[in-house]
Amino acid sequence: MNAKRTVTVSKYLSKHLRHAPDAIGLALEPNGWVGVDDLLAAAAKHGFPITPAELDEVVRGSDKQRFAFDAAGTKIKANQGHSTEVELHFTAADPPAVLYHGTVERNVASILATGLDKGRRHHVHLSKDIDTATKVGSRRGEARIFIVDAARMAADGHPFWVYDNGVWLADAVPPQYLRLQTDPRV
Ligand code: HQG
Repeated sequence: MNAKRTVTVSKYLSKHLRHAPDAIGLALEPNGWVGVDDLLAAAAKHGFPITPAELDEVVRGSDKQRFAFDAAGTKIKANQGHSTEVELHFTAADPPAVLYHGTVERNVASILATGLDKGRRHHVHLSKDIDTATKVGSRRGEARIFIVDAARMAADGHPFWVYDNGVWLADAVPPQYLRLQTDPRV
């Protein structure tokens, strides 16, 4: 499968496993799972046939582990990013001292003023290293990186959660815990 097709399939899966399962007649289980056969049949029926081999390659090849099969390989889910109501499997945990958030210049002034808010996602997403945050920000333009004083936030009673894939979550990040990265070596 070429890289372009991989991205197309991945985006299609993100759309229907995170946001709009009903658009292709799927209903997610409360924790986000759906039958692999049901997914493939629904996609084909709605004009986007995916082969089992392509599905396998996208799920196992995703650098960010966007999707997961269950142990039997008969169900699939998105690991994160849902806008539909699903119970996701993440764990409350003590964060590392510092976390990062990648964004783009047009959001910087607003974030400095009001902090990070979760928008239409369930939580604000934070990265454990600058490289990952840079990738997240670069989806929309030249990345700008915020450094989050996670240790102080946690000490002040703000909860954190972490997904299996290493993405950290918070309800919001108030501006006093944020610092814009100005020196690329920091
Ligand atoms: C910005 C991707 C103005 C925020 C990534 C971001 C991640 C504000 C955008 C995951 C703001 C929301 C999440 C404020 C936040 N004023 N802008 N007060 N507060 N923003 O896509 O964190 O590819 O919902 O900086 O890799 O970019 O989907 O969140 O630019 O892990 O698997 O509002 O999505 O993973 O954008 O990305 P998003 P995100 P996937």
